[in-house]
Amino acid sequence: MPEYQNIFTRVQVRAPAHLGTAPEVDEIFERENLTTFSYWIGKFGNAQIGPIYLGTWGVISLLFGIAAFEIIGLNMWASVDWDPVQFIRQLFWLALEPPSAEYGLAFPPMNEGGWWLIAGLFLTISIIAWWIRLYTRARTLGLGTHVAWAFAAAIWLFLVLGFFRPLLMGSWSEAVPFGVFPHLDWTAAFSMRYGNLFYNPFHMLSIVFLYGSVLLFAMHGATILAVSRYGGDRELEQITDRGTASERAALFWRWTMGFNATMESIHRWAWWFAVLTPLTGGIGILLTGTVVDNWYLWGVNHGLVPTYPEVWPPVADPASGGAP
Ligand code: 07D
Ligand code: 07D
Repeated sequence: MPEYQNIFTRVQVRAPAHLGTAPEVDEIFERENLTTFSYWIGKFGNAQIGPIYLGTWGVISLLFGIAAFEIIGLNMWASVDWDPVQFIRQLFWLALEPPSAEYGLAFPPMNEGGWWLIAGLFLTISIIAWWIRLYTRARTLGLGTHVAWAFAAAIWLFLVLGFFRPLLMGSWSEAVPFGVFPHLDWTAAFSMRYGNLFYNPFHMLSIVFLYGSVLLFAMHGATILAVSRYGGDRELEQITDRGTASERAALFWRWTMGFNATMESIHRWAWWFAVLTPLTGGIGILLTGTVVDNWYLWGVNHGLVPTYPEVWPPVADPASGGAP
């Protein structure tokens, strides 16, 4: 048998453009002229591009998304005195910062956080409109709404970071700035301020599911590629037929670890691991500063952190109000 290792060997079969199942096509719009083919796109997925459905929620999402992006970009550009060269050079370091703590939840002057609030509102509207788009498109096609609910888990973390937690803390200044490196600085500073996020059990859980997602994705992707020589990538037949590539895949995992997922269950595993990453993460962030002020000291109190040998004389811990 010739060597067949499927990493990047997809044979492209070109058929007339597929416009979707008939009832939906009639129901929505005539799509005949809205397709094109690309050989290179076909290397990564289906070579057919379009038709794309825009619809009310798509338009709302794009408009508000572009508006938010513009507000952020123009504020960053203004911060370098409208110098185009400096704007490009410093782009990754530029920021649109939330209001400072003195404003609490009040609306600050535009240049002191007002633009941040408006950009945040527009971005949130854009993201929620995109969620509705996912939900309604899935319903129209007669699908389950699993994609929308997975996206909702990410939106939960996004809203905790920029909305729910700042509300509970009583200040927009708690929220994340817009900017590439500034949002990393915020992340590091947040961990420091609240006594090392590594000791937050929900950060631990979030990492478990993040790493678990990576492992599952590697196992699933590799397994299907490995049996694609037997047609294992043609999912429907694999689930219903016996004696297929998928049975070899199952046997591989039973041989190597004594247990195997099914063609259906592996996707449930993947869905839950992905969803639980931002879901547990959002719980962890919501608890920080509201219920727990210092995760390291919380860890000490709950037997998580070993007490270090007393080599040095006791020092005042700034987080515990100065008591040694
Ligand atoms: C690959 C799907 C495509 C999505 C992409 C991101 C923008 C921003 C703005 C150029 C996997 C689109 C980017 C719309 C454009 C300008 C000015 C998804 C894929 C390619 N982060 N973060 C990044 C966001 C938070 C953290 C990169 C968003 C929290 C760390 C990108 C949010 C914390 C690191 C980015 C958000 C945090 C990053 C790549 C929102 C804790 C990195 C993201 C809305 C969770 C990494 C320079 C990626 C990096 C990185 C976007 C939130 C931590 C700019 C939109 C506040 C530690 N983040 N992030 O590929 O390289 O995601 O940073 O909540 O190391 Mg972040
Ligand atoms: C951000 C969900 C919102 C995104 C949405 C997408 C657009 C773009 C445009 C497509 C990612 C909107 C999209 C607008 C559209 C285009 C072009 C999901 C988001 C809605 N950590 N940490 C996590 C690790 C440390 C810190 C989670 C590892 C340090 C903070 C994850 C390490 C400190 C927060 C994780 C590590 C620290 C986190 C994020 C190691 C810094 C969070 C999960 C090995 C010094 C967040 C509970 C996720 C969280 C988070 C991993 C270390 C700080 C598991 C592996 C100790 C402040 N960290 N971390 O899915 O939930 O994010 O914490 O050191 O807020 Mg961490």
